[in-house]
Amino acid sequence: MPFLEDSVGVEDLILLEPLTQESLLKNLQLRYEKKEIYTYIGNVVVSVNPYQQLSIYGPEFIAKYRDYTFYEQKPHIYALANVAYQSLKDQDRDQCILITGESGAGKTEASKLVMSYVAAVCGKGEQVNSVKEQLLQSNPVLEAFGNAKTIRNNNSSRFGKYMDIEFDFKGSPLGGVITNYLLEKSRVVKQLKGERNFHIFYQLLAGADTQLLKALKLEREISHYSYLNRDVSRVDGIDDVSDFKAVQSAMTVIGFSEEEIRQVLEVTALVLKLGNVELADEFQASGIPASGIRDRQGIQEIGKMVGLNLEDLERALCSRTMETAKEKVVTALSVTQAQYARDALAKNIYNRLFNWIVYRINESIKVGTGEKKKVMGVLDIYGFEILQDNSFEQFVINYCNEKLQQVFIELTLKEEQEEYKREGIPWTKVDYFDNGIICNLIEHSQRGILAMLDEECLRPGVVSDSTFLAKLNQQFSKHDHYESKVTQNAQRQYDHTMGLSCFRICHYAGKVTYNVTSFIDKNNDLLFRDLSQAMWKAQHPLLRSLFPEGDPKQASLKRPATAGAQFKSSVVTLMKNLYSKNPNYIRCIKPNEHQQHGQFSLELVATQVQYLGLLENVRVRRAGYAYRQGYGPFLERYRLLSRSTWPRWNGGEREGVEKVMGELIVASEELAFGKTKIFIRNPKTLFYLEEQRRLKLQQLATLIQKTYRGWR
Ligand code: AD9
Ligand code: MG
Repeated sequence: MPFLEDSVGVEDLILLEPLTQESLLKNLQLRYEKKEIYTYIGNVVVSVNPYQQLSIYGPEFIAKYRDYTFYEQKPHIYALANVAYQSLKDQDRDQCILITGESGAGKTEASKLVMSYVAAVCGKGEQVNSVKEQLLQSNPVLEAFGNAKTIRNNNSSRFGKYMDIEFDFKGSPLGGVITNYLLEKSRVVKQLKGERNFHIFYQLLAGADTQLLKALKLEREISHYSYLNRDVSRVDGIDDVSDFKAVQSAMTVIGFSEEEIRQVLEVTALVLKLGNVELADEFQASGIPASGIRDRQGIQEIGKMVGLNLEDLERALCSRTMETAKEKVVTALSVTQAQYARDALAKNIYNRLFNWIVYRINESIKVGTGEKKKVMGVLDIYGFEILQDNSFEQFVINYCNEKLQQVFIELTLKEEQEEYKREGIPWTKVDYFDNGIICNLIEHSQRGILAMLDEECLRPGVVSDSTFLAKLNQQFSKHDHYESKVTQNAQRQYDHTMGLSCFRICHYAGKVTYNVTSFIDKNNDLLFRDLSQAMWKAQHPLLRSLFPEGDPKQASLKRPATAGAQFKSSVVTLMKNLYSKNPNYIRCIKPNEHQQHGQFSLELVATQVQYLGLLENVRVRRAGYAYRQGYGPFLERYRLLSRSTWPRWNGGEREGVEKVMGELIVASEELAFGKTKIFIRNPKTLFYLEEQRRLKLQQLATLIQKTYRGWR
């Protein structure tokens, strides 16, 4: 337990002296430079992305962490995974592992390390191994369809993921359940400069053999497809050809049939082809502008591949049916409207395909309901986002992070308090910033921003993003965490960075300005009924099954829940799930914006340290007792410091620890003796113990050397 090796800083930030934002940052930097990317805050792992392969993973390291207790090895995600798995197994407590951090900080890699550690140590046998394989292989499939190269991360997850891994009473894996959150579907039709569409499109074009490509009627060149940015095709560190093979084989391992894989690829190809459907101006006999499909060949290929009548498809793309109680009115769409309809269809197909893939994986890994299960949940969800332009997507993502912060605060404190209670130690409450007020601003069932957005979406009459903003301004003019041009002007603040169509929320992690343009549209998330009906008419079994509401018999007039309401309800379910489990935290930090190893930007890390609340976390931990350990391991480490317990001790563990501490003359208010653990208030006491131990070991070594020389 080398806590005090100056050269690499402290391994646990609780031991930092003095404790300031600056010393905390310096400590992380020092460790990062020495390739020590993991640091603890008690049982929380702080991980700084190394952007290079370090030789600290694999079977040899797994074995080390499996056999030792938490503090006996260097900080590592394996140690955290080990503690979580062992307490799930031995103490029958369901666990969750919460991985947070911004884009590119290393969350997905961390989640894979947790999964691979648990897979390596849990259970044996053919049946068990096949479950493990299925669980592990879900990663490459979900990454192919849900990850993309962005400016920030070459393999950025564009969806949130929560996975419950379920075990039997012996701790062998039975299966699991994956829940996915909000795929960034706008990427299907448009990407920022320097970014790519979802990996699967490139994998398919580069990796499919000629026969498959021909069957799907695809061209190999990326430039052929208007939904794929031309400026990036290849990405450093990504091999689309071999990844495509890996995805196909992973799908097979999970249990997708050959037929299912083919259908998935057909739907993927369909999305690409839709993007190439060119729409042109046509005029109706009346002279009113309308649109038509220009490229007949492309649309014919689509029709053939998914078994769809051309007229149905063209009608769906180029016109819109309005139904009232009495009559049906068909209006022609202008080119712009038809393009919008086409893109909405492509986004919808892809989004539903992704949901179906998650559903299909779950079908394979699900566990019978009758069995009693122990559960470990792993959450890898998008971190807090402040972009140049923030829209509805950032708004819901940041709402989710606001909720996670609430869990973090409540559970860290709760867990701390419960431990004192369990151990029978008196404890005074620590104050902290409660972000409940911001959560409320967003999610309050009547007066929250989401509720007001829904109200505006459902209200008859002329609604627009600006009527929505006007309502917000009225409702929240005095709210401490809400700002807009109107509220600023009222207070005579003149901020040129704030646009007229924007509002700003002071999140726990910082201020974010959201542009309301298209909030209504994105929240409504409606697909014209003509389009879903056309898709439902397709003979392609998978495509058809993705649009159940297209069945005229099913078509009820009931409106589906808005995107915001759906997201809120999935966040509520997630929170319930997390609160029922024992939390383990991995806080990921991105050291630089360039995806480069060896670069540590103090400024960038400082912002993250601040909004992850790390300093607060250390303080909370130190306000009580900074350090605690079971009597057994503690005695083992320090018994050489007392004549009563060294070299031999036959008494009880607690009595042994009392002897050692009694002899070292540690002030009594510094210590608390719990039922199973000793608690130490000040890190300095631990420094002192460690120093004494080091001196003693030196003495012993000299003694041994002398004796040895004497023998010679
Ligand atoms: V995002 O919000 O999904 O955009 P993540 O998930 O936080 O983001 P990710 O895990 O994908 O980031 O890590 C980004 C890249 O950093 C990886 O593709 C690796 O190249 C690199 N990385 C992250 N963690 C490690 C590690 N422990 N060792 C080596 C790493 N490289
Ligand atoms: Mg990720």
